[in-house]
Amino acid sequence: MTIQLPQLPYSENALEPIISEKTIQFHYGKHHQAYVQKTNELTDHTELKDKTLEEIVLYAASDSVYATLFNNAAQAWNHSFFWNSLKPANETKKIPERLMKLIIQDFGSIENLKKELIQKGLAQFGSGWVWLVYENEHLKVISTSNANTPITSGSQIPLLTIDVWEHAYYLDEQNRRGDYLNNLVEQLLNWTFAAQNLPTTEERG
Ligand code: MN3
Repeated sequence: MTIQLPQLPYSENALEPIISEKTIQFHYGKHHQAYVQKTNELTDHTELKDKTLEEIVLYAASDSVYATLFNNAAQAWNHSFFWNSLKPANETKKIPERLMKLIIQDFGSIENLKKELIQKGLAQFGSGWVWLVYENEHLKVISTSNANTPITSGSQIPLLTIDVWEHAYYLDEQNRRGDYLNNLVEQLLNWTFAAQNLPTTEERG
């Protein structure tokens, strides 16, 4: 089994005008594709070749000698998760009730959560990701640098992510990361996907 570039959950122009078709063609078609291809090159003819992408990420995170594999595999995973974290601006996604209750519990309001996503995105120095995660019955906003991902934490379950690498917005917004974040957070986040990632009652034990 080799890792595949997953289909986008919408067409390449579906996120316009916030994320242009041209950005998707580079970001998904070139960057994400390259992470998938490099992961396959590095695992081909090794004991990892039949593992899932998530298993490869966890394995590569265990020792810094696998840093190149980790960076490529984690970026492949993070990008798949990112595309699923978005939806077209004209598709309204009401926040499912269980998620909304947690948002009120931990942030006070959806507006506070949105502000924190934007602030953490602006504060992330250099390349990285902003995440809404679930940990110990609570929601948190965290950021990670470069390819780092909460799936290696052992305790944080990612619900949504936002790519804040320059390649995510430079063609559309140049250096205006704040405009990218504001528009994406207000209009493109897929709260249905976020709620689907919450653990079920049984998984929480
Ligand atoms: Mn990216």
